[in-house]
Amino acid sequence: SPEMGQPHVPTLEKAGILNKTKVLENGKRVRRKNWIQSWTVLHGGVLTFHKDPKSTSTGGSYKSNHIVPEVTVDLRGATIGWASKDKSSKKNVVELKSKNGVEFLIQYDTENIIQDWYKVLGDTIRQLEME
Ligand code: I3S
Repeated sequence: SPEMGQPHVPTLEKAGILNKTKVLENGKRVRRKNWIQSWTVLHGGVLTFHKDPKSTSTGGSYKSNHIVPEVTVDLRGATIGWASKDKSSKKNVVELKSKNGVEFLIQYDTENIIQDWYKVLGDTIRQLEME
């Protein structure tokens, strides 16, 4: 645990491609799911979903290294769990709820990949709780 007076920053880091959709915002259900494949980065206790560069194409000047952050989720006070079957027809769906009333579903067909994310997100949430 961190020494007195020193802020503890979670050390777990991970990056990869996940499918995600927002399902709740300000505690209100989003009208329509919008599953999007996102470059997803965990760093410093914050999860960041990035826009698909192809969906923000600027024609001829398109650069594949222009990866734009779209939304961040502060994992402090967040909860994670496997989504029940009524939440989605997809397999391997994880439910991530932030403390400010935003809920995402994250999903990936390959089980190992989603299980690794589930573990690292859960471990980070628990690290933040122990501060
Ligand atoms: O919760 P829903 O309404 O079954 O979610 C599905 C819809 O968002 C659907 O969009 P359209 O209404 O444009 O068809 C998506 O394509 C589906 O992926 C959503 O369901 P799943 O079970 O895949 O989360």
